[in-house]
Amino acid sequence: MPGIVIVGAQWGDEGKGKATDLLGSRIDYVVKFNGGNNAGHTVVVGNEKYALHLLPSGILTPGVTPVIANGVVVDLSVLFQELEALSARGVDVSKLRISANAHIITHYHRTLDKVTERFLGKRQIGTTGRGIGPAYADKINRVGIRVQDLFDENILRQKVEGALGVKNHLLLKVYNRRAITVDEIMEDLLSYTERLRPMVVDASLELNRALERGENVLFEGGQATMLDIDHGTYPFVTSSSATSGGAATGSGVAPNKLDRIIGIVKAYTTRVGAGPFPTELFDASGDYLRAKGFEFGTTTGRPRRVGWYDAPIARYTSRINGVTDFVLTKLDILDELKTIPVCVAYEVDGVRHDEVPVSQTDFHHATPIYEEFPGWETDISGIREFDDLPENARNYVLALEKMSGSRISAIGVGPGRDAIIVRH
Ligand code: 2SA
Ligand code: GDP
Ligand code: MG
Repeated sequence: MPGIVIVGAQWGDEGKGKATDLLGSRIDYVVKFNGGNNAGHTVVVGNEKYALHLLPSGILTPGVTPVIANGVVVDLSVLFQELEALSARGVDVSKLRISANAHIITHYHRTLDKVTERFLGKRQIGTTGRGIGPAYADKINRVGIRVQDLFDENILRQKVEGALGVKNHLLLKVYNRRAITVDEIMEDLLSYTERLRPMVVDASLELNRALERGENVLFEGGQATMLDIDHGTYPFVTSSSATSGGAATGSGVAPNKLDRIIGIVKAYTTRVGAGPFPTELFDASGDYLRAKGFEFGTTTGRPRRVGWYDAPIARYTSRINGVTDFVLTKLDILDELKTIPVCVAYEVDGVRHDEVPVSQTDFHHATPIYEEFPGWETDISGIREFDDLPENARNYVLALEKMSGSRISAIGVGPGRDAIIVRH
């Protein structure tokens, strides 16, 4: 069971942190391969609740080596804040490895993220404001700063000068902001160099060697397929590859080493930020699911948009990622409902679409076609065997499985580490 990928199969916050944690005891490495501190994983261990943004959630499992791979954008101030906060709570963070090729989020990326959103006005994406998009833009534009640049002051200065030239022009002339000096960025970045040095490795080499030794490597996707830069609801997406393909490019481990792709889906759907969301609820049932599921952003605290389960989306994300198994989370949140609608297809201008329409305009106008399932009206949070679930809950799971294109191999019934039903 060497290379395992976990990806979000909706718009994020499906409970990936918990799934990672569930596999933790059999895992040697946990790799974050995309995104940065825009992620928010909430992991509950016993009575302790941890909210992780930049660090891979595997950091909470003793014995696991957490890796921040090349596909990640790293905000160094956040990195050290999170490490210090975990150390203070007794978590051993000494094993963390960071790829020399990961890119760095600087002060100017955060500023640009915020001012760009403001200038977009009604077309805002609703980013987390953490500088993610501008940092990836610099990477693609070949003016990014990489972790390894911190160890060569000369090169670093040249790169910072290169990166700031156009940006200062933009900040001064377009956004009416003060210019950022090369010296202030240098001073900030160099203040982390010595603390960073022992963590920096050739992550691709280390991971490939671990796989050759037969160790188990878990690739933990940030955000989700519908927020992927290529396959999500562009432009209402994040700026990285959140799909299983991103696990390969974002880590330097080849696709043929990825043996199992686990898609995480919630028993209903949520989304943070702007963009199409066909099953979104604006009524009391939406408020109910938000409150009961505690659907508020882990990073920004924003209320999440809430809707019913969307089967065409699960089929789409199963296909894009090559999902071998789904983990269905938060089934317990539906415990009190009398009936549960599930979107089985869409109607767009009078035409039925069984699959997610490729045209963004069509997807924006898609009206869900629902099938209603009877609820189980029972508390299932204490159940640990599939056969012990009420019949209506089993039927709901089996119906989702049939519609969603892959086997549902585990079911979350509560926030705790052990609140899971594994299907054999
Ligand atoms: P960005 O900041 O450039 O990545 O924002 C672009 C879009 O991606 C969405 N996005 C997310 N959606 C759900 N959860 C995310 N992480 C946090 C969490 C979110 C939070 O786990 O709760 O705390 O608000 C996440 N990160 C990015 C974002 O909403 C934009 O639509
Ligand atoms: P991630 O971004 O995919 O890691 O998900 P988040 O951590 O942002 O959001 C998932 C939330 O749901 C966390 O607070 C989890 O503790 C919680 N959670 C995960 N699985 C379950 C479940 O099966 N039932 C309930 N009630 N909560 C869950
Ligand atoms: Mg989250």
